[in-house]
Amino acid sequence: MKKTIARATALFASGAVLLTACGGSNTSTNTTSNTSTNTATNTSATRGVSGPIRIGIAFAQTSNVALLGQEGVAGAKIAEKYFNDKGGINGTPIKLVFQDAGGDEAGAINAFQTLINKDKVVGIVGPTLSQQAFSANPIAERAKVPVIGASNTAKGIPEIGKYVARVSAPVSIVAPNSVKAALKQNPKIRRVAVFYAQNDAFNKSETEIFQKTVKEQGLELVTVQKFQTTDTDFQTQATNAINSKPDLIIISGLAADGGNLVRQLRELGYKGIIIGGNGLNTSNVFSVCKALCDGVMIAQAYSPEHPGEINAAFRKAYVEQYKKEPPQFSAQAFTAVQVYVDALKALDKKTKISTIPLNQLRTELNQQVLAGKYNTPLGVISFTPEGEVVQKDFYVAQIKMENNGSNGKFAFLK
Ligand code: 1QQ
Repeated sequence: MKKTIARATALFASGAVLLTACGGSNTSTNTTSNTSTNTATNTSATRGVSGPIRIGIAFAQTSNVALLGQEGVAGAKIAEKYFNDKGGINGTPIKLVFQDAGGDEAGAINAFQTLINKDKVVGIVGPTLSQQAFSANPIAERAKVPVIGASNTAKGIPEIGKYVARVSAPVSIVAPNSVKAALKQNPKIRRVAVFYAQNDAFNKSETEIFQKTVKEQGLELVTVQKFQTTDTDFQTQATNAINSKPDLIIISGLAADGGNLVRQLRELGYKGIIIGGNGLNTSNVFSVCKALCDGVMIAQAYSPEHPGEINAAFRKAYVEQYKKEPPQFSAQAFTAVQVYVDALKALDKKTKISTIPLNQLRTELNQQVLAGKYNTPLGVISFTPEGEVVQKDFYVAQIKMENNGSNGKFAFLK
């Protein structure tokens, strides 16, 4: 047994030398990387990080969750260009390494393992879903690699470990805003129906907050309907809900299922306000519920109109490329990359990071991330010692669809 490990170490060590010599490309060492987590980091650890500073991005680029994950990818890419154009880490560029985390736990675990052991990133941004984070983040925690969640909003994410932080404000802070906005728009609301996807950690967490808010606002919770994020047919639950005569419906689901549910509620004749949770917070729902998306209210942890130079630059870059306003998930992904960049710059000023062995750099970067204050497109943010984001401004937007049913936008409410 011992011998095998020793051989794997030697093999990997030569691989690492080769990698360093080639400027650390993303090729090779597949065979040993999965079996030698510790060796991998130890060997490269002795020589410091050479070449561009690699930051791992583990969002969903495939599966139904890609509707959400691709907005994260877009924001991260804008950040990479923006910060490299500004000189990277005091002259050294960053390089984002993208690994598709897919839509489930296995995909996220795979992406994390590859980023940690093969790509040798200094830190990770991701995964897309809280459901995935609860499985994948413990792997980074054990390997002592920092993780910044950019779209994980369920209760309990920062508590996963010392190396886990997030820039995505929790449902407890974001979700209640939409209920208050709905009441402002229609003070006569009394009866509320709530829907949630019961196979997803974030949706379970979000619905708890929605249900608590409904009660706190003195409203009556007339029914709670459950579904799965994989469902496409909501006739039974939608009919049940409509029969209980709600004047507000609140949905915690993901983009595809949530969009379908909105469409079917409208087709069955529901006319009251619909609130969507964070899983519907993407213009990718427009193609699902089309003109029937109109009016859906969604709380936001980002506004394209947030004042300040960095948001103006981010917004301009996004609008130029995508011809629409930047969505929250892109702004949060940009922010997560920025946190690493700012923290690395601060570290580098104290000790040249090219001289710090990778293991040590990951640990020091984690401490620096938590210690810093960042002026980002989300506003000025910082972290609690547990890694929870401290953020000031939140918003609510309402979907406005054009009559053709294919184009729409998120209109921010005053
Ligand atoms: C979570 C979420 C999702 C809606 C992110 C896409 O907030 O899983 O926590």
